[in-house]
Amino acid sequence: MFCMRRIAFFSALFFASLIAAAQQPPTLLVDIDHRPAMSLNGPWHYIVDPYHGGWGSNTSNSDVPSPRGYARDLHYVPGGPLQEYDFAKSPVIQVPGDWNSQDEKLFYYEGLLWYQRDFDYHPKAHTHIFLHIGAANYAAHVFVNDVHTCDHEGGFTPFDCEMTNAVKDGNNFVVIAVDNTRTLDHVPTIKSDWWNYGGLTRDVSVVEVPESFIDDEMLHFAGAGDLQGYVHVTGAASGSKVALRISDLHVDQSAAVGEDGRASFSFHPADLERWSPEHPRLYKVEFVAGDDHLTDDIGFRTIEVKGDQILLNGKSTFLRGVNIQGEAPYRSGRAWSDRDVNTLMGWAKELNCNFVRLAHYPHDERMTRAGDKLGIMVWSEIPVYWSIAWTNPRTLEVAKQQLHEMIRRDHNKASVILWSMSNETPISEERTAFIRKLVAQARQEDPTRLITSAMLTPFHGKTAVLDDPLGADLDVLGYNEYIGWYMGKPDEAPLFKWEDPMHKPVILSEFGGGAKAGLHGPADQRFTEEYEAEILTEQFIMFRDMPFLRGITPWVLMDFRSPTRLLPGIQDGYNRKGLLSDKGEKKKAFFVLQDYYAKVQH
Ligand code: GCB
Repeated sequence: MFCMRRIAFFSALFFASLIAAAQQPPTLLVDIDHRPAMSLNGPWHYIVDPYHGGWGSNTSNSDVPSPRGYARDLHYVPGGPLQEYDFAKSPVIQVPGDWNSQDEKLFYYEGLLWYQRDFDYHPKAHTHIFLHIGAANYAAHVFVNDVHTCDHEGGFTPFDCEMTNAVKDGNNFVVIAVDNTRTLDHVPTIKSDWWNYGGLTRDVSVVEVPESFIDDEMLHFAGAGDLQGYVHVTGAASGSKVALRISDLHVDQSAAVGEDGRASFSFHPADLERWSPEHPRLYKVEFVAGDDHLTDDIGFRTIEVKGDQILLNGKSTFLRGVNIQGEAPYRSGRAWSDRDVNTLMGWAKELNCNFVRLAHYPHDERMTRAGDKLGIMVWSEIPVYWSIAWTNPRTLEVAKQQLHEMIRRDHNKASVILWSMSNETPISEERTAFIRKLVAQARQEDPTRLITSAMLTPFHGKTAVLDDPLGADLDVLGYNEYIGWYMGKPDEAPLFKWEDPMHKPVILSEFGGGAKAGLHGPADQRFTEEYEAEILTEQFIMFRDMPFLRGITPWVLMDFRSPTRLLPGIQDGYNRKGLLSDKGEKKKAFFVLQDYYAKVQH
């Protein structure tokens, strides 16, 4: 038997070796959903590994820790050498899909879990082969045929793990160890108001690209009728040509790749139709660089701020929004499928929304694609949530990486108008310094969008003064408030006075209250549908006296699982502030908001 100290030692050794052995950091190819790919979705075998073990089990000497845990393609043979795991005999789980909602035994599981599947592959010569992982919550360690190919941290952004040198012609064995242990230095940190769904929660696929390939492209409307952007080609010789075609606009442009691998474009197409919620026009744009060919569906619009107005295509707009958590309708668990997305965005449309806040982390890429197609503007956020380790440089690095991945994945989506750096972070110098670094990075990586954060509303009695110092760095101020729920009664809302000393556009990024679907009663009884509806009604009266209010996103579209919502018979493990229940039942508040949005003409 191992003593505890030995276990701790081997565990530390195991993770140190995981990190030391990594071949190279993963990359992120943009527009991956438009590339031909071989899907690895479906059943994967799994081994639950709460002790971060694997040592000894794949060697003949059980005292020797294996640096590779369960990464090897080994099988138990009766009468053969000692073998203590065998994926082929282990249970299966569906990918994509969190493990918590798939197996009752894993409902509360937080820790390490090893996924494995075989795949047949016949690599072509002179190509790069990537394993694309849409999201793995929280940390992932990838092995292909026992070659440690990459590690990734951050549970809501995609990554592409190069496995060109590991893939064989014929049968291949891929193992991904995913660990969703919460720790203080992670982003998010230990506490959040959502379920810590673990695992491979989004699509997994194999993507093959030519030796020289497009890994990034971006095209936007720069005003005055100009389209500007770039294509980045990895492996292209300086001076080689990149073509950009938009047949609907009769555009056929060509540009040369510079030393930095970038080819820049700037041109003036005639008769460009701009993207807007009323007219979500997307153009098929083709990029050709040598043997690589990529198409994207891109909308063109401008988004800017003037005083306390938000201008879309030069016109002041009011954002009729709703918050959405990345939770699947009807079945709970992480949302990832077309069906999940069509249902969630369909409800937003039904509410007459032109805007959604995707809280509190980047959602599946299908959501932002749907925003583009349906004409729903998007606020996209990284999980810098509540109090994280503001002074820990590693935490900052992880937050920056997630910001980078969020921007890179979606910087061609017309629907995305706002990058949000954080949610409800208590004011401190360390907090502001940390988020300021994120703001600088976001501006540098994407100067075409607006920057925001959801902040805590500073109340002074019945006056709200929107002066969080972080606001100085933002284009649009998001403020959360729960008058009528965590604070006062619903009908007190109209008594509040709001001040916007920074004279910037304000979005009330959260407000609302809870109701159990089907529970009816007096409007002053919490958790009735009437109480929740009353909160909205009174807030709408309050808004009349907030001329700088440029958008609202009530909390939240649908009830979602949260481990801190315990009231039996009412919450049962769900945050009940949804306009719909997790089973899709519409509460009274749904219709109150729908009616308001049908009438509101800000
Ligand atoms: C908040 C948080 C959100 C919670 C919500 C609530 O302020 O931003 O994540 O779920 O309140 O229901 O308390």
